[in-house]
Amino acid sequence: MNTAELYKLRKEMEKALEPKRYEHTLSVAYTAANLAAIHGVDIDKALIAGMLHDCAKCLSHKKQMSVCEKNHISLTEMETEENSPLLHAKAGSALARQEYRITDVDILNAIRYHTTGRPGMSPLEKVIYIADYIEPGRKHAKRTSEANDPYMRNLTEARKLAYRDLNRALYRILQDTLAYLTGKGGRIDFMTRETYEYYQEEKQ
Ligand code: DGI
Ligand code: FE
Ligand code: FE
Repeated sequence: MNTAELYKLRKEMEKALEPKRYEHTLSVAYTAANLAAIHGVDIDKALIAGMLHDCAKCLSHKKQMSVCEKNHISLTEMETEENSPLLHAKAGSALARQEYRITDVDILNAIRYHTTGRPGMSPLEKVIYIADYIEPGRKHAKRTSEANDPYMRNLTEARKLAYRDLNRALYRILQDTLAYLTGKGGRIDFMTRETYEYYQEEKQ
């Protein structure tokens, strides 16, 4: 992808997203590019996937549902619920292909699995999943910034790990996300749990 095309995507995201979401998006794109450079992943793909990972986030639930339906994407029960935090990932991958001219399957999958992860993630998928979590604007697990919050400690740790070892960083984030969801009594998606169990086993 050339510079002009990346610039175009950036402008399109500025238009499609709310200001805070756009800031987060830029931060994820540049964090992902750095992680890619360090870990031998294609930097352009990381920039593009980071730029587009939340491209469906500011669309209504109805619109996200219709994008998935049109593209024959099967949805879990949790994803079809109003305010589902998971739907935007699948809708985003469909939109990236349909609206934003992306044909690269690895980029499309990095968008599709950026919220839940999946067993056997590609290096690019890991980079996007991790960048989404550690970008500098993130406080923690999308909620608090208290200094002695145990989750904040995990974020600091995850940030350090991310530049040394993608798999260890990934596992730390999965652990943290599961603890966060369990703590607040949130339902855990099948794919989130599968991913966690897969990487727990791989670690041993
Ligand atoms: O879109 P972002 O806010 O940048 O971040 P994201 O796409 O990683 O995650 C959105 C939310 O999804 C985040 O608060 C954690 C949540 N999440 C991830 N897996 C699950 C989940 N929420 C539920 N209820 N169940 C899951 O399995
Ligand atoms: Fe997201
Ligand atoms: Fe995000």
